[in-house]
Amino acid sequence: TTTPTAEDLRERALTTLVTARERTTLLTGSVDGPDLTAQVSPLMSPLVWDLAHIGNQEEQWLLRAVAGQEAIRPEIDSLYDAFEHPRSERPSLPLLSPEEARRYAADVRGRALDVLERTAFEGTRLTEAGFAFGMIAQHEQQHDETMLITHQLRRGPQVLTAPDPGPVPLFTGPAEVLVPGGPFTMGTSTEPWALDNERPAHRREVAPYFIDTVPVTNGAYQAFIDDGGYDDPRWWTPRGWDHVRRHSLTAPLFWRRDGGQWLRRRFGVTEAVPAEEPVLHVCWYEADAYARWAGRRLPTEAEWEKAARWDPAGERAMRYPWGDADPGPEHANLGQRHLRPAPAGSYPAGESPLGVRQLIGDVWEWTSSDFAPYPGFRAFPYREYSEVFFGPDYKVLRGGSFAVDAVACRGTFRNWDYPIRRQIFSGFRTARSAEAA
Ligand code: AVJ
Ligand code: FE
Repeated sequence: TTTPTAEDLRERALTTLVTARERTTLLTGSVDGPDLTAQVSPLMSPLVWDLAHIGNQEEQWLLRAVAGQEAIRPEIDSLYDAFEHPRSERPSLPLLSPEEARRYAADVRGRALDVLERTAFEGTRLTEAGFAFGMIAQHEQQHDETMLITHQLRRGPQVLTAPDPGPVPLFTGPAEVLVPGGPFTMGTSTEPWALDNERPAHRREVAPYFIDTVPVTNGAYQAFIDDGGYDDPRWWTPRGWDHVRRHSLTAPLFWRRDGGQWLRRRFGVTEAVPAEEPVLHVCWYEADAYARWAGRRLPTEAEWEKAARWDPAGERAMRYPWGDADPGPEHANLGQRHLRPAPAGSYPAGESPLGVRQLIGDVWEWTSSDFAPYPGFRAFPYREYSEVFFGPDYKVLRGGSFAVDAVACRGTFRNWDYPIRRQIFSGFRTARSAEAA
């Protein structure tokens, strides 16, 4: 493992900020006027809110906290405070217009790049290894994923396009692999831009288990539907059963039955559900029910991370399933390079030493675990990033999706959401305990 130098990190901060802004510009530039200010779903913000919020967070952390500058427009802070205003009420706020929001975000960015040039990557914890710059690049990319969800929910013709992932030979490896029991290092104390909830590195003991080598596919999930899975309370937790009944769920979000086949709407295009693609847009309750139907269960978060990071030969936890190298296009489907998951079994170069594929990219994977702090957790730099979400209300998702950029995705990265959410790019894989014979 080579530790990046301060100059490597400064270069990385610049490129990741630029990459994030290109993505933001594409997502907010591909629709106009009313489509930027309208709310497509009460679950989402108008795109113009995300845009100004991205600029406002950058102003707060890079201009004010790091560089000690005065606020540019202190009166707008409260409009873009995610805790003051839930998503449902954002369209009725006196938000900046699309033109003002673009100008504001660009103004902040110009000043932030000056700050980046002048700031030593040491000193306080905010500036150490350029953390604040990495945090802000990750923040913008997380909102770029959120904005892509808004695009997916939006009605109307296609405005976003990207090449599909290349065809892959059918995956012929085993359906599951055995991960040996024993301790491993979960979380990190050395990844420079790891967020507070990924820290610190600590020892975790797990019993031996089997985990799927690839994510659950649409084809496999359809077998659960065809077997009456949504009508059978045996597969569901009581809360999950209550939820599917109350909302009459019968298939993943965006699926529609047309005669004998399932269709789905994807960024303005309707297509037959591709059987070999990882299933997408399922909530935790659906993932959990499928697993029970299959005689299996969801992996715990620790099991997921051990599968993604453990190198049995080196007896150590790596940054990614394939090693310590940053993700390249050969490893994983990330960064909205494609606007869909790649077929199950893709990315052989990204497989783990035990042969598990697509842990990083493609679809976020639900785990059985509640979002909880690691032993020794300290909120940084603000309690509202993670700490206020800890508890039984949120389930952890791991591994990132095709919609998230590499800067906001790694073996230790943790995402979380309510178990009913399915507009997110969520799928799953299953596991089972290896019983002692
Ligand atoms: C980590 C994806 C749950 O979108 O609520 C964005 C990321 N935090 N702005 C979210 C986030 C503050 C967060 N998730
Ligand atoms: Fe945010």
